[in-house]
Amino acid sequence: MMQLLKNNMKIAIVCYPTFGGSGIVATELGIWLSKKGYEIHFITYKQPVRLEVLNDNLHFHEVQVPSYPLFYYQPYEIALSSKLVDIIKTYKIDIIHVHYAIPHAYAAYMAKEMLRKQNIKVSLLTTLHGTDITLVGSHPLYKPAVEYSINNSDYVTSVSESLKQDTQNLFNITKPIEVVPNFIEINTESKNKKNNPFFSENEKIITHVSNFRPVKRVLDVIKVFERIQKEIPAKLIMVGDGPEKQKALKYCKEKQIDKKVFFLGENNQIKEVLSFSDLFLLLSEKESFGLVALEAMSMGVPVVSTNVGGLPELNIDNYSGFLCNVGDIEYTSAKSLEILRNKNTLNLFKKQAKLTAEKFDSKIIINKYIEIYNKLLM
Ligand code: GMT
Repeated sequence: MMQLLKNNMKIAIVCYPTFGGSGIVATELGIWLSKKGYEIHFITYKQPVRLEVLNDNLHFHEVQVPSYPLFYYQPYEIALSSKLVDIIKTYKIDIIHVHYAIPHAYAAYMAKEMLRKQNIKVSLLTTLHGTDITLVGSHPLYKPAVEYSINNSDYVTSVSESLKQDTQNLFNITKPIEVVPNFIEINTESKNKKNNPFFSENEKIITHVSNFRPVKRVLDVIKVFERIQKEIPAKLIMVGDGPEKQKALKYCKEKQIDKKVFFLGENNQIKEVLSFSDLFLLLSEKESFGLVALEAMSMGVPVVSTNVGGLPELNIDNYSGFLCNVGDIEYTSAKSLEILRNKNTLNLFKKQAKLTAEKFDSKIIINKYIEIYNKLLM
């Protein structure tokens, strides 16, 4: 295991500050590195949601984009590049680590070029997360710029083997891509679930967490729950917010299951909710990794998921949960019930989900990023 070579390495982390998985991974990585002595500078338009405390090793710099009447679209990339140039010069940053290619890799590449002209060297590591490649990035409107900024990064990582394959299939990639899977801090402390108002001894608790975008197929989650609750006493907890929420609420009302489905909105209580969940459903159409599924598994919650993208690299069929075809509501419901109906089966899957999550322990995975940072500075 390679150790930190340069004392006090300084890293700028560029990410989305919201509840999305790429922002969460970037924030957890930055916090972890800061505790190990790295000087971390988050550069984004808002303080990342999980970045609660700042200190000498953990900084946040806000990218501001003042509006001007001439602009129909505000030029965020230019503001980000300019902010990067400023911060890199002021703090003598060694590495820019961007999470999610659009527009971060492009903006960081421009900053690097501006600095090169001033004889200032900074290395650029781009981590690909998912829709920056599969849904948005490969769209003809963005593809040339995304391809260019990936090929001109100094190092490229992707969060799963499947995303690496997608990137190589969808773009003309001239750079090697290293797979560094997402990670989780394996928590041994157990929460007192009985204090939570949603906890119930007599009902099975099923949970879903997402940004409720069409790609997450939240209606499938509700349709599966509709079948489960006909067979066993159960509740569904939906955490997150997004464009499909209204449709989901309407469906629950129409099917008269609205008293059993709880929409908690976006919140930081995911761990609390998972601590008393019996099953996690993730039925996305595309999912390069599925960080929320890993969070669930790390809390000992079995996962029934679709078999797309990187999910089979995380969720082991008939072990940590089950894998199902996208949109196969009947099969997904049957497999969910197979886990939930029998106490012994449920306990076995809970144990196996946790064991599977341990392979993604941050202690193991973050060292892979540290090795890359060290290579970039050699
Ligand atoms: O594109 C999204 O849906 C959000 C994106 C993000 O920024 O969080 O999610 C992607 O990155 C996550 C973190 O690596 C992965 O866990 C998600 O699977 C991935 N989403 C998709 O591929 C749809």
